[in-house]
Amino acid sequence: MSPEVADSRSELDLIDSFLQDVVAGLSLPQKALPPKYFYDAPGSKLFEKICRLPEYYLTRAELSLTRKNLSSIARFAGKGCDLLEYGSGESVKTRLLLRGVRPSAYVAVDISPAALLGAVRKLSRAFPKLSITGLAGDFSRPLKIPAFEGRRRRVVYFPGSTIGNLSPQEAQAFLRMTRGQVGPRGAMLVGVDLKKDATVLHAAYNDSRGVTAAFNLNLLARINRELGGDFDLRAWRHYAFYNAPLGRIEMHLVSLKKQVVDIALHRFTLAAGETIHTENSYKYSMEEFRALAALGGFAARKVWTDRKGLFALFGLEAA
Ligand code: AVJ
Repeated sequence: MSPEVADSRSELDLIDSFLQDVVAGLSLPQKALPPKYFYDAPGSKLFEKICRLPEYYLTRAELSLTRKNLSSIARFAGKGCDLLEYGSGESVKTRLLLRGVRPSAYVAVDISPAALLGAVRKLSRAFPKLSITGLAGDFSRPLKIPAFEGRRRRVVYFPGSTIGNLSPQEAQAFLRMTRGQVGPRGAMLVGVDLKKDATVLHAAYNDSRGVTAAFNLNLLARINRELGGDFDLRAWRHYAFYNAPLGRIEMHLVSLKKQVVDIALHRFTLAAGETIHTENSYKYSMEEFRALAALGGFAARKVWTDRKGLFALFGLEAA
C-alpha cells in the first residue's frame, strides 16, 4: 500500500500559532517556549544526533528493553491491532515493534512533516503490505485518526519519554484523552524515563559535544528564520539542571547580557542572566507513574525495564 502523509492543518495556520505561542511565552514573568517547536528539520536532525550521544542513555536503554522483551510486548499489544504512534521521529524502535506485533494498520503522528515523511517512506519500504498513514500534527489536542474506525483493538505507542515533556497534570489529562480515543478495550505502550542519580541525568542533558546546547539554541534560530526574529545567538547559553523537588530536568536559555529582541512587531527586553525556560523532562519512579496512569484511566498491567533500570516501558490497559 502506498504511504499517505496528511497535514492536519495548513502552513499559514502553523506559522500563525508558532508566532502566537512565542509571543505569549515571552510575555510571561518566567519567559518560556513550548518544546514542541524544537522539531523543525534542523532540530529533528539535532535530536537524532542526541539519541546517539554516549551520555544520552534514554534511547539505547529503551531500544535494548524493547529487543529483550519483544515477544511479551507483542503479546500485550495483540496481533492485528490498530497501532498509533505519537512522535514517531526516526522510528528505529517502531521497526522492531511492527515486526513483533504485526498490526493491521499503523498510523504515525509527528509534529515535523520532514521527519515524518522520511520515516513513513522507510517504513513503507520495509513493510510493503502494511497499511501505513502519516499524520503531521500536534498530539496535544484530539486528532481525528482515519484508520481508527474499525472494531479492532487500538493501541497507542508513545515511546521515548515524550510524556516527560508534560507536567504530571497535563500528562494525566493527555492519558484521559487517549483513553477516550482507544476505547474500553484499548491500550497504551508508554516509554518513561526513571528517576536516577542526578549526575547521570545532568550528563545526559549537558553532553560534552554540545549537541544538546545546539538543539536548545536552534529554537531561537528557528524564530529568526520563520518569524523574522533578531535573536543574537552568541548572546545566549544553554543551561540544564535537575530540579529534584519537582522531579524534572529543566532546560533554559540564559541571556548573557541585557538585550532587546524584536520578533515581527513585538519587542522583548531581557535582563542579563534572565532565562527562557524551553523544556521540562519529568522523571518518574515506577510507583509514581503507575499512580499517574490510574488517574488517567489506565491500569498498569505490565512494565518492562532495561538491565540497569534506567528506563521503563509501561503496558497500560483501559481501566
Ligand atoms: C524527546 C522529550 C524525550 O526530554 O529527553 C533531549 C528531548 N531534550 N535532550 C527528552 C530532549 C534534551 C527528549 N524528549
